[in-house]
Amino acid sequence: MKNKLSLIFWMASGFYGLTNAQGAEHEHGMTGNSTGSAPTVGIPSSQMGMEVVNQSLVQPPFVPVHEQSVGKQKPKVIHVDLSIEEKKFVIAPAKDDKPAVETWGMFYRATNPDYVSTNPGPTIVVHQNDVVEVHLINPTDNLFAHNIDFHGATGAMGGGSISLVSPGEEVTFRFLASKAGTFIYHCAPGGLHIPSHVVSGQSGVLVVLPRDGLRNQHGKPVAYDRMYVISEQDVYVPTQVAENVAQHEVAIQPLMKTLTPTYVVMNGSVGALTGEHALRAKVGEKILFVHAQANMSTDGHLIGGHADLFWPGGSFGNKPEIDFESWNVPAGDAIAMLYEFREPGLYAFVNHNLIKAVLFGAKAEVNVEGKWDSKLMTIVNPVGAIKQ
Ligand SMILES: [Cu+2]
Repeated sequence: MKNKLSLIFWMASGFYGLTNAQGAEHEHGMTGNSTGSAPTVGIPSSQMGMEVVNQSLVQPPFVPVHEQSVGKQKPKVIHVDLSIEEKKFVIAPAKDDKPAVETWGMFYRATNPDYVSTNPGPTIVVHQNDVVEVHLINPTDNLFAHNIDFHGATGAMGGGSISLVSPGEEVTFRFLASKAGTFIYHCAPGGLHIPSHVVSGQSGVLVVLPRDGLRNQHGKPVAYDRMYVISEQDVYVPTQVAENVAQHEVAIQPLMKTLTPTYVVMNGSVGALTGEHALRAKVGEKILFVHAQANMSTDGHLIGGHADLFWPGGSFGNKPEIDFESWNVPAGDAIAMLYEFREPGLYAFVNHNLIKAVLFGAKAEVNVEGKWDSKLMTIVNPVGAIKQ
């Protein structure tokens, strides 16, 4: 049954599989001269004369250890190992008298066994002109074929047309990170599987930093103390939990057609970044927030704060805008904004469609430690009964 399903989904993906087969016939690398019209099979990265680094991937909102500026260092090959997990998960935990809500998801995950997969997949951080090398594994016990389309890559459907892997297959490909910025990656296996895999969890973020680091509105270097990746996702949940991920995909088709999500969540589930899971910062720290949405546009807002610097589209090659109160994230995009916290307390990072924030779950929190600055805000008369 499983093999049959895989075959059906492979065939439904049509030309992706065909392009893959054509590419394997060629014998050129990205460092060589390509004469054909399709992606080619290149030399191993160890023979490219570049340093190859295995990036140790971590659970979002956190990002891999990295340098912000690499100055005149030579570009490297940054290798990442990704696997795909199809699993049941809790989209909304039990609350008051309501039981937890379970559904099926499809996720990119780091290959270390203790990594807990969720949406988004692990963030990859490189510098402009580095080469990103992706090893993608589709474990044998999965039901679907999957691939990966990097918005930071050029050509071949962002890598989607050369990376389609059925259960039991793996692929390695690499691309030049030619543009600086914050970019989505997501699954796009063909046809109706494209939206259903994305809204079921298969997206993540690639951060391509300028080689000499970020610059402010005056062109001066600006460093951040922490980077957090907040990925918002519209999620469609059938009233009955499906028996397997394939039945889940069928069940969500009519729900997706309403364009009305059951949940809109930040980092995979309701409450994933609130309460005890709130992000942390200190007064005086500059935080680089990356706000992503793979499938639906959104409007972000940090309640009680601002975007001191805002890079629309996450395009670090542009001068940042300053002092934004809210920012748009187009569908299939990730923006970057930097804020220096000036007051302690709890901040809400929300979709400022407040219906989505409060009723659908699109809310994160930042818990900021430090000393209150009365110059910025003070109480004149505390709350009390109206005096006659
Ligand atoms: Cu997929």
